[in-house]
Amino acid sequence: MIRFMTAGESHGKALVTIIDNFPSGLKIDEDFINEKLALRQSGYGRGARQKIETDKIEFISGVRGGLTTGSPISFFIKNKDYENWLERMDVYKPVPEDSKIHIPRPGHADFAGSIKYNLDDIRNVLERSSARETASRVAVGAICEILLREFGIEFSSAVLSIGGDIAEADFNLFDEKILNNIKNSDLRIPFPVKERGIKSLIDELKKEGDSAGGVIIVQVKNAPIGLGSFTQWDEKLDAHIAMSMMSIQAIKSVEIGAGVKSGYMRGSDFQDSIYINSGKKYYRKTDNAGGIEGGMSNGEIISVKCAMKPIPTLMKPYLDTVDLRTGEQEKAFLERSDVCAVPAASVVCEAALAYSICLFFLKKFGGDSIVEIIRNYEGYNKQVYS
Ligand code: EPS
Repeated sequence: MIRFMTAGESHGKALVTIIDNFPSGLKIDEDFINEKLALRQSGYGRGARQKIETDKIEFISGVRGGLTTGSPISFFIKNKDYENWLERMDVYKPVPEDSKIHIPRPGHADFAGSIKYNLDDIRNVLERSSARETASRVAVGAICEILLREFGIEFSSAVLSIGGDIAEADFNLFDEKILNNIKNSDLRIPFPVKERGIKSLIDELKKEGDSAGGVIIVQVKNAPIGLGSFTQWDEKLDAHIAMSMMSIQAIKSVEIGAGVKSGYMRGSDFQDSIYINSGKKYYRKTDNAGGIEGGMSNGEIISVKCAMKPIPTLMKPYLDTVDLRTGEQEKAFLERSDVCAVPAASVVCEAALAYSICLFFLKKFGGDSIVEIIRNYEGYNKQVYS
């Protein structure tokens, strides 16, 4: 079954990724992958780092003549900033004592990570736990999207809210007007009227050395009926989606469909009644289940919402913490960071959803080549719709 692993430090040489068991015969659209990487780097509220990097995928293996070969796909994405970190990030040179960090920033992996791995320099934790790693995941998601596009499966993502304002979420992200609004917004929000207010909030937080989180929505349409299974806990599609999303840095909650709101609804209001049209296509008039029932896709739009907490690196010493070396009470140290990375995280969430859907798509229709997958997919559709 398809799987992937990533490696690399934020200010190390590069991010490295391996995707295993990916089928052969898929035409790789490198421009599409690089566009997604650029989109992840964009967004109002990002820090100085994104001016240094221009993320581009460089394949090492598993792609030949523009097509996947079935062998492990590996690629790297360079960290241009490495040049500025040679002293501190060299593989062999001893780390200068005065550059070592002993004060964990609350909210980061710093505290538990350095205690768990017995490290005398928190940088060993923060370099790897950095959200820089999400560039790898966006590339993996883009490769999955390229495969799923062959079957008419499409993804869309947007930012619903930044810094606390509550937005309604019951809409179709594939609506042309909404898609256009998202594309034209450097916050990736579907409601242009909110743009100015959110930007001033980000500017204000920047001045105050503070940060903001937000809420993201991701949807996928045309996923066939029956991805995932009710038969075993770890075969459930929604369970896997939740894992994919929660594994993204700073994501604190995942909701499918009506999510938390479903707990406040009556059964007669929540359930999505089933209809059929003349072409034997099933449809629903509501999508409170978010396209997943019993751990399986039901053919409707799969809709996922995620909350991202505010970035925990703050530019003013607001947060109390402890120096792990001396045991003295301290203020959290200041390190270059973003004020808000919610627009970027929406691109990452889309990629994470693409990976989950691709994994379950290949479990259902899997084969070693695209040709074999198309055969299986068409056979299933014939069984369902004729
Ligand atoms: C990050 C801190 C910032 C972000 C980084 C994540 O990097 P730096 O410490 O170099 O200023 O820009 O994200 C990325 C580099 C990226 O490509 O998304 C952190 O501490 O997690």
